Amino acid sequence: MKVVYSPAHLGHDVTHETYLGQPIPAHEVAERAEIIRAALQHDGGYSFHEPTEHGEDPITAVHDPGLIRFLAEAWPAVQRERLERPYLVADTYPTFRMFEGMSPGLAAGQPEPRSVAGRVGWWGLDTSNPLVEGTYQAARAAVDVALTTVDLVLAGEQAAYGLCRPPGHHAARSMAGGYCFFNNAAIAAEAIVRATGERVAILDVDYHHGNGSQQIFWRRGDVFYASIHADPARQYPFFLGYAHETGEGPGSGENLNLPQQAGLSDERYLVAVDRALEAVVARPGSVIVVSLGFDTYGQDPIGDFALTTAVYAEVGRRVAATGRRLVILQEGGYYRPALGQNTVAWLRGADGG
Ligand code: Q9C
Ligand code: ZN
Repeated sequence: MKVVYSPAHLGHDVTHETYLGQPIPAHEVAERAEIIRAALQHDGGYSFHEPTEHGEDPITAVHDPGLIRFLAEAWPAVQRERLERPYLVADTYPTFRMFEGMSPGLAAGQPEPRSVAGRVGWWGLDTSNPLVEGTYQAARAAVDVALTTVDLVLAGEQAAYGLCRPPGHHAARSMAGGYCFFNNAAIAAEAIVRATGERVAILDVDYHHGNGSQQIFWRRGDVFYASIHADPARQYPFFLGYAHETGEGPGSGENLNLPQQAGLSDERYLVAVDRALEAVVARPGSVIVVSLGFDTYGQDPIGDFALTTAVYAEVGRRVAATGRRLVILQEGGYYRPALGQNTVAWLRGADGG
């Protein structure tokens, strides 16, 4: 299988994140992608490809251009404003309740703040997303990794894997968050729709709900989003991911959320996978974009499912058995000792192994 990887992710060298106000060692660290790369190289049977530059247009196809501008300018602004912080994390956000009782036009018409401390809240979703000097270049490279993976599949590969880091599925049209800056999978799905005119399905098997992917395609009839994730009543992103969220307008019925209880077993997980795949194959299209997360693993430090390595090979097999071509993009997964074996298992399953 072809793998797309860029060393640019190393510049997003995050050491800490904020958890309930307290700095803790970061979960989404550079070592994750290096562990996966080493495991695939050691396993053999994977050829590595550098991403090619795809420019801003595929990004602005799903994101507010202001988000790109902010991420490009943020670190220089931190320096200029002499914030003297090792990383940038917001502490004030324009939450919708701030505008309660006021006309919707007021909230919509507020200007973007001028200071970088205000801007990082304006373009942000949560405090788990530290921004450092190399973050923007890394996030741009992750998008190029995703788009190059799309190129390989559209050129005839049955399946290809993009080792995206930072991940993407929490990034919404105008918000970075949840360790994500640009929504790699959404950008990939949109690029496939534009290149082929076909409908596309996103299958999101990260432990967390992909609120960004759902939001971006909420009113779209040509991109079906299906996600298996922790019930938002107990788990991040907390405010989206319920089963009753099914899309609106032309996207009505094109969003499928399958929230799961803590302790989810391999067996029950496969039932959810089959449900999602049944919905995918009921719709036309020839490509599935997989948002692949391993924070569903039993020992993940921020997850609470009970999945084993063996189930990932089976999930890979079942996804490949749809006969659709697969653009497989890395999202989360934070238990580093098993990250390599889990990725190898999933991809080998998807590759007919
Ligand atoms: N102390 C992805 O898996 N909050 N993102 C974590 C843990 C954010 C996860 C708090 C979790 C985001 C791509
Ligand atoms: Zn996750």
